Amino acid sequence: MKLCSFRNSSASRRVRIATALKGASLDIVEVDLSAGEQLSHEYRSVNPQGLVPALITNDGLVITQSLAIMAWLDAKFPKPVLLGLTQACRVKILEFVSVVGCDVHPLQGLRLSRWLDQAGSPPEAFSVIARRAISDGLATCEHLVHGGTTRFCFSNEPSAADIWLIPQLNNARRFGVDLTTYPRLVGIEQSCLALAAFRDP
Ligand SMILES: N[C@@H](CCC(=O)N[C@@H](CS)C(=O)NCC(=O)O)C(=O)O
Repeated sequence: MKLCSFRNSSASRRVRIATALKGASLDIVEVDLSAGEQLSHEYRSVNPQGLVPALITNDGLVITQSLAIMAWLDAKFPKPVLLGLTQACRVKILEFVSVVGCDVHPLQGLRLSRWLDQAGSPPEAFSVIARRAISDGLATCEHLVHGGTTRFCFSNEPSAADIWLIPQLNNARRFGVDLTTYPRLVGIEQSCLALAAFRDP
């Protein structure tokens, strides 16, 4: 399998962590977002959206969107299950990853920064929006796992929720968001970082 990925991309990192947890091998094709390679004609022939990640399977199937890739990986490499063993667990995981992936991630990314620049917004607008989105999103995530006693978000095994959380906490630090009000999330991060799959990719 090949993964079109960028080292500092949190959506790409989700897929790298997932494949590491599953012990699947992956060839990385680096798409340099800082050089704008994602917008090239060549890369858009792989993903017309001009975003990473994009997974190219051994059968030549191209899958974009980290959540869709996760579903494919769970079907292809069943252990460990990342999208939940039971329906109840699965909906909790989907709820959590949607907060991070749909409600926070687009408001802290390169694309928004570029669009705000193009619209002539003040230079601080991007970081103000990003910090607000991250703080609100992490507060929701903390609420979703509040009171739990499991090592990871929803069980004693890592799931997609943990995979979405770890790169997001990195982004929070990058934007200077104070994490002390999210003690359970930071505790879960410690459990994740004890696993090589979360550290290396
Ligand atoms: N919803 C997508 C998000 C993909 C995404 O936004 N990727 C970012 C990197 S984390 C990207 O490629 N940005 C390039 C750009 O904005 O030009 C997913 O989960 O895969």
